[in-house]
Amino acid sequence: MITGVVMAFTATATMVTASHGSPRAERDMARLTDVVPLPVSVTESNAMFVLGGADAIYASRGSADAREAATFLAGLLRKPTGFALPVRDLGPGAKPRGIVFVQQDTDRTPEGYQLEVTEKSVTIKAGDRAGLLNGVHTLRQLLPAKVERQERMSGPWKIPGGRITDRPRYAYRGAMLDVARHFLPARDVRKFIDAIARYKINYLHLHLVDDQGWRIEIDGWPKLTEIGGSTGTGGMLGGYYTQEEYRDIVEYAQERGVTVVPEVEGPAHMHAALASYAKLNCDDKALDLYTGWVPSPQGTLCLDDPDTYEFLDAVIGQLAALTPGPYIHIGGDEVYDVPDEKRQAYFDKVSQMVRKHGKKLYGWQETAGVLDPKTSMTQVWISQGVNDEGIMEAARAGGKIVMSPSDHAYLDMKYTEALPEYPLGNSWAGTTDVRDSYSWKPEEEIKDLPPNAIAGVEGTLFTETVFGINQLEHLAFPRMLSIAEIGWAKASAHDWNSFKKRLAAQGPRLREARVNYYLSPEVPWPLGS
Ligand code: TNX
Repeated sequence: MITGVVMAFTATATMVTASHGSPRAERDMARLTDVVPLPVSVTESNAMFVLGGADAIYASRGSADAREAATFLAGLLRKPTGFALPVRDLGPGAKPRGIVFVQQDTDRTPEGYQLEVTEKSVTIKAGDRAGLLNGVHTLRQLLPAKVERQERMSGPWKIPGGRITDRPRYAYRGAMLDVARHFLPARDVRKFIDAIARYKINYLHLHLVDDQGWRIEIDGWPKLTEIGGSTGTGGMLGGYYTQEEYRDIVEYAQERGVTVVPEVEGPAHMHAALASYAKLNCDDKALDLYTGWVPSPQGTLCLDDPDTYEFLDAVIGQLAALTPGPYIHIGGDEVYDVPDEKRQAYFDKVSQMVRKHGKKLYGWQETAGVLDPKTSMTQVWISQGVNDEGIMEAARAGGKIVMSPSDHAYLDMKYTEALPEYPLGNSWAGTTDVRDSYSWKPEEEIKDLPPNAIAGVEGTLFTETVFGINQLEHLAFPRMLSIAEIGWAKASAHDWNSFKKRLAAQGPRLREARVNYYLSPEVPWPLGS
């Protein structure tokens, strides 16, 4: 018995030694080479910066963005370190000891940054706010994992020396949360935002509406939330966000460099609205609520009814006003039994509304070529065979494509059929282990697609089978990190063997942050994961 325990421990310790070069006990410092997503260039040095109680965080004078990044970092570090970490102005030419944020016009790469760690300072330089925040996200991974704790921990707070120069491959790196099938309270959405922002995911797509639930308060349409928001799949986990809660989510995301994209599905997947208001139905009779697992066969809006467009204008207008980001996602998937002209007329009207309210159009791949191909963004979820021509037409006209192939980037797919904790997860697109979630190329998903048409990637998490934040995190992590790296790191750097080692180093960080990730046997997790 005792021998068994000792042997098991030795086996794990050996694994740690093998995957990291030195046993954990000797390593109380993170490594520059462990960052996820992989930076463009990393140079290690023998130096080390140790953050101390007397240190301050500096922001170049006159830069509101640098001050914001400095304040955000101070907010992250004060609790675990117990240090005061005042935020101070950095005068021209000053070279103080501490952490320094410099906004530099010379670096115009959007979202790019440079991070340099010496004995005396940690300096983050970037041309824009997003770049400064990306520097913060990298710096978090260079501190000991205990920095993720929400309580006072003891140091030392060592940061390894060297230099990172970095910029993203794609401008759009998204995560989608389906809060319609099962509702997710705002505090859990914030926890999810924290987790994705660490890995430089910069868009949060909220699937706010579906057959089983309506999740956003709309002024003048109270029954949408009173009735449509009262339940969820299987009759469980109803709920909705007040406009104030939604605004808080948007702001919380923005502070971390994440832009919220609200989605209003339509004309299908609208059963919850049709159950809320009789007048939205062609026969003026409200439907009963729908709590099934598959799309409702009755969930299509009444396309000839002026009430439908009055309703949509209120929803789109209010969401546009509540959302500073540029996009409104208008759904558009799985519209069956609607003649083409009627469908086109619907999308023309919805497009006009989105534009009138100052936003850009974003839709599922069925809308490619239906929405104005030049100005709209398309989300691919089936790689080949669904509206290929529309996608090519949109791409050729300059429209942008986001890749969410369901056999790699649908985080609601099961990892494997073999684990006892499943039925959690879907399997209509097959199972997707961590390696599968990493092993795909956005530029090869649609044959002959011009590579510059790709705006980026998105990992989507539909929640028919997902009950609350613990299950949701189990499916999303670590696969969300695969999507983050595919979207950020240059194509030539994608390599499973490199990724799985760096992913392993994230285990203790996710654990300290209390993210319920899946300890996949494919990854050489160290002790403390
Ligand atoms: C397909 S993705 C759907 C969703 C489901 C999802 C489950 C898309 C555009 N439609 O309605 O929730 O599969 O994996």
